[in-house]
Amino acid sequence: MEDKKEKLPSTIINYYPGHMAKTKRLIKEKYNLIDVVYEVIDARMPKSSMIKDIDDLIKDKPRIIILTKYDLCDTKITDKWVEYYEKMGYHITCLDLTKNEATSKLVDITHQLMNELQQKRLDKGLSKKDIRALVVGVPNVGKSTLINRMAGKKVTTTGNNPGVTRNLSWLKTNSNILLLDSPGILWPKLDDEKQALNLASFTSIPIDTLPIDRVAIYILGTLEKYYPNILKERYNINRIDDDIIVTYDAIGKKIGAIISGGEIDYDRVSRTILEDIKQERIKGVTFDRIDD
Ligand SMILES: Nc1nc2c(ncn2[C@@H]2O[C@H](COP(=O)(O)OP(=O)(O)OP(=O)(O)O)[C@@H](O)[C@H]2O)c(=O)[nH]1
Ligand SMILES: [Mg+2]
Repeated sequence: MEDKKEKLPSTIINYYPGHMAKTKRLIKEKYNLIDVVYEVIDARMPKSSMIKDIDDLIKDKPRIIILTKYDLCDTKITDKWVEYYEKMGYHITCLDLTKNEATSKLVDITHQLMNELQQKRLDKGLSKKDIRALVVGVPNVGKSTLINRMAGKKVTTTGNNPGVTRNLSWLKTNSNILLLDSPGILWPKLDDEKQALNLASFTSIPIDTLPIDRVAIYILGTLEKYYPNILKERYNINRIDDDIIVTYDAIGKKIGAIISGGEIDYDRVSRTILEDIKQERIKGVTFDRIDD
C-alpha cells in the first residue's frame, strides 16, 4: 500500500479518446444551428465537471448551466456554488432528474432567454421557431437523462458509465425545444490533479484511467475532512484515525475484504469505496469547495 502511494504517476492524465475530438468537431459544424447551450454539470463537483475549454467551443451562445444529481449532493455547499455562478452572471438551475417535475423551470428560463430572438421573428412577420439547444458536458453527468425527462419518454440511451452516448442527434421535446444530445467530452490533458480525482470519484472518467487506490484514498481523505459522519455510518466505524491506512484496514475488516493470511485486500476496499459512490450508497456530498 505504502509503496503504491509513493509511486504515483504524474498528475497529467492523457485520457482523451478520439470520439471526444470528433464530437467537438461535429459541434463546431452544427454551431450555426444552435440557439442556446445547456452546459450540464454534476452538483457534487460544480467546478471539476465543467469542461475546461468550453468557451472555445460555444463562444458567445447563450448558456444555461444545469446542475444535475442535486439529490446526491450536499445542498449547503452546492447552493453556495449556485450563488457564486449567479453572481458571475450565469443562468443556472439545479435538477434532481430522478423526479418527474424536474425540468419545467429550465423550460421557462430557456424561453425567457430566447424571447428577444422570437420577438424579432414576429416583428419580421415570421412565426416563432423551435429553439435548438445543444446539451453538452463531461461524461456521465446526466445529459441524456435530462433529454429523456424533457421529452417525457425514452428518446436516447442512458447508463451509469462514462461514454454511453456515442453520436450527436436532435431529439424532440414537448416544449418547442429541440435538443442535441452529445457524447461526453473532456480536453486533451487533465492536468489539474484534484479535478481528475473528482471526475474519477463520480464516474466521469473510466475506473482504470487513474490507479484505483489513488482515487479511493482521495475519496476517503475528502470524506474524512468534510463528511466524517457519512464515512463512519457507511462503514460502521467508530473513529477515524489520522493514518488513512488504519481507516483502510478498519473498512476492510468491516466489509470482510481479507485475503489469505489475514491481510486486508486493499484492491477490494478501493473498489468498494468507488462502487459505493457510483451506486449512491454514499451521497449528500459535494467535493468542490469555492475557496480551494
Ligand atoms: N440520482 C440521480 N441520478 C442521475 C441524475 N441524472 C442522471 N442520473 C444518472 O446518471 C447516470 C448517467 O446518466 P446519462 O444521462 O447516461 O449521462 P450522460 O451525461 O448522457 O453520459 P454520457 O452519454 O456517457 O456522456 C445514469 O445512471 C442516470 O440515471 C440525477 O439527477 N440524480
Ligand atoms: Mg449520454
